[in-house]
Amino acid sequence: MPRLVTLAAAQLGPIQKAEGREVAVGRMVRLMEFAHRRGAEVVVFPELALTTFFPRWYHEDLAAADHWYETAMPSPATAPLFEAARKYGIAFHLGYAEKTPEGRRFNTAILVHPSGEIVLKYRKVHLPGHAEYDPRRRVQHLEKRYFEVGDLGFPVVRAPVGAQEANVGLMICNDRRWPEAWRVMGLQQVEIVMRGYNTPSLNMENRGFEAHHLRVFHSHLSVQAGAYQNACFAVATAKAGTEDGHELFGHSVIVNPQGEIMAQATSWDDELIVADCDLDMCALGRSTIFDFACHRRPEAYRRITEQTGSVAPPVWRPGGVRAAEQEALFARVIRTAGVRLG
Ligand code: CDT
Repeated sequence: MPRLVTLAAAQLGPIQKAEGREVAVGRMVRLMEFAHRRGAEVVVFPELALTTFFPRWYHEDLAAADHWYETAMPSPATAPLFEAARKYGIAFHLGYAEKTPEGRRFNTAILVHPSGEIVLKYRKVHLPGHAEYDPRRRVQHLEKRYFEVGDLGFPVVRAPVGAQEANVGLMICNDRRWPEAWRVMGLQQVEIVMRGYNTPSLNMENRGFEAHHLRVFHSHLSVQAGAYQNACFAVATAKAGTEDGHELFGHSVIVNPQGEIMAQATSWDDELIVADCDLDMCALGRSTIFDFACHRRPEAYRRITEQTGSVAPPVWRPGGVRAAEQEALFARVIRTAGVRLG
């Protein structure tokens, strides 16, 4: 018997700065109704789904940005999502800006069971951009100003997804570009990775040209590689279209454990894409080429956790290095890498 689950990505078109949460929530409830009609069991909404992508707007005083954050979940504004989940018997994934009772700010995602209970929470680890106003940029990307680095790691939980149980993990937007994030979840046997994103169509750093078509390519490349190398499904849901003159590229996808795109959004608007996913597909990669227990070599990967930035490699010079020097060089490389031999 296949372990079938029907997954949906609910892409959102633009949300303008002046629009309140009730506009976004109304559109999201409508997408949940579509999802129900199309047999979906989980709906994945984008990162920061309730508002415009506010980290593009600079506020000198952090408190002036407080209105972008949720201090309770659910809240009167988000309650209609929880009601729709109950009514349609659908789980949902929601990205939002979280302000804790202690005043800490995170870029957060949750998975909500149809009963309304929160099954899993994740706080974004890889925060792109910068903390101070950057005059070089065409558009600001102030995630490092508005959020702390997430403090929950990359958790995976086994939970009901429709009629099945599945190992579910969450990541947020930029995390997809970091293989470490995928592998930490792969090591927890994740079967479905859910991820929302807001990615500008153009590189806004103003420090060299990046061909426009590569923006979507790099996004899909990262998700397809992450899903393949960790033998899992991935649902990647975008905010799309032009928010107050700033374009986000959309192209939401659902990807299978072979790294193939099963469904892709074609608009830059509210759009639901759905795929029937057999979770048993995760077993092939996991028991063969990516059988971690058989093939991983963590003793050779210590640099990954012991070093943050890259370092220049040792230099080889023509004329060769004498045997003793070679040995010393090798020993230094091994010491730097922190690798234990034998
Ligand atoms: N939201 C988010 O993480 N966006 C980034 C854009 C980075 S541009 C500073 C992304 O990786 O898609």
